[in-house]
Amino acid sequence: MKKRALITGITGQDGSYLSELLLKKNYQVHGLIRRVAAEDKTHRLWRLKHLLNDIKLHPASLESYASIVQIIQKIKPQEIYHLGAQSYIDYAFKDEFSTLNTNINGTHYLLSAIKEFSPKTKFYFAASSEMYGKVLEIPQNEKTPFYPRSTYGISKVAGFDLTRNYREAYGLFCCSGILFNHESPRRGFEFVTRKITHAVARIKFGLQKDLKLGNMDAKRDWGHAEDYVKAMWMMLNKRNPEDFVISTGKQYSVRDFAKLAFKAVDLDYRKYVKIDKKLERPADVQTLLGSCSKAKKILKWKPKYSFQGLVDDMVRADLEFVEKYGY
Ligand code: NDP
Ligand code: GDR
Repeated sequence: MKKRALITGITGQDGSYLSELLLKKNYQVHGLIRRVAAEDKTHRLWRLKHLLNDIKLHPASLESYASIVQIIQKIKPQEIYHLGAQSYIDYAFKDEFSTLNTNINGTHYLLSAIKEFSPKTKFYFAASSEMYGKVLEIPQNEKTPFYPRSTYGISKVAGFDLTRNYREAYGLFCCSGILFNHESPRRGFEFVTRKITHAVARIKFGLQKDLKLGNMDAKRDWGHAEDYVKAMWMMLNKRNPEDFVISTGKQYSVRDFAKLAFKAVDLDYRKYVKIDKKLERPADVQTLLGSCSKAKKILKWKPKYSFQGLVDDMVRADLEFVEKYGY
């Protein structure tokens, strides 16, 4: 009998890589999607188009406890990976209410439904390095206190605390992966890495003249999504539930990323990048650097991609993308 996994946020970057991984491991993969996604497969399911015959998608709503209960009762999953969230931080400053509502309630509804109707289901929560915000320690590990700088970060702290509380209070197998930034050719176009590599390809093909960026001095610990989804599976397939930091332990600035991405096509970023103050956030996270020694030791997890390898993969994919689609 195949194991059943339910993924919320299956249409996103991580959802697509995790689906591929679980299918390879012979899981039956189910995904919770928004109803509108089922109606617009071309635009909303582009990351899953090669998998649509192998996975089962269920229209439901993270905003409705009843719809979550129904889906859990129907699928009876052994594992739930809760990746669905309003994940774009710029937008969190424009719409704090829906960011908090979706991210906090969605997580709470899932945990409560598991407790009431499926207490043997294992639960993974997609926590984030954004919880460290204005960092209180360098590098950040599982014991570093949180200082979130956006409603997104606040919602992830709440989700992390809820997950721990349901574990401690009700003995559920639920845990959080505190994942640092991870990118890939499937990253959304609004995030800075994809914005850069897509612009590099468009500039190379003569479709764009320059690239506007905000805070280029922000530093992140950037990994590849393909490496990071493996850690999610490892966390749910160990004996006891525990929280883990997942990171590379190396830090680069937005400027470093831009420099390498332009260099990959023999261009000098200084000729093309323009600073636009309007793209700066009211409160940005200036520096993030993770220590994942716990994951290395206990999960035996380690990333395969280097920073250069990540940049090259994204630039290569965007050159192919722009050549194929012309935009
Ligand atoms: P994406 O933005 O690519 O995907 C987000 C997913 O959440 C999409 O499937 C989206 O569906 C879904 N979603 C958003 N709002 C709702 C809603 N109201 N109801 C139902 N579904 C919704 O994110 P990633 O794949 O990059 O990240 C996965 C998770 O990991 C997120 O929770 C993110 O916050 C977290 N995370 C990500 C990190 C990263 O660097 N990528 C680092 C740390 C944590 P739709 O396609 O319909 O919009
Ligand atoms: P982040 O990713 O906020 O870290 O959240 P993002 O790529 O949006 O920003 C990274 C840094 O780059 C700076 N920046 C810009 N950002 C964007 N999007 N666009 C720009 O033009 C630009 N110019 C500079 C930002 O100010 C920021 O400092 C991501 C998301 O995936 C979250 O869901 C996840 O939890 C965290 O990573 C870890």
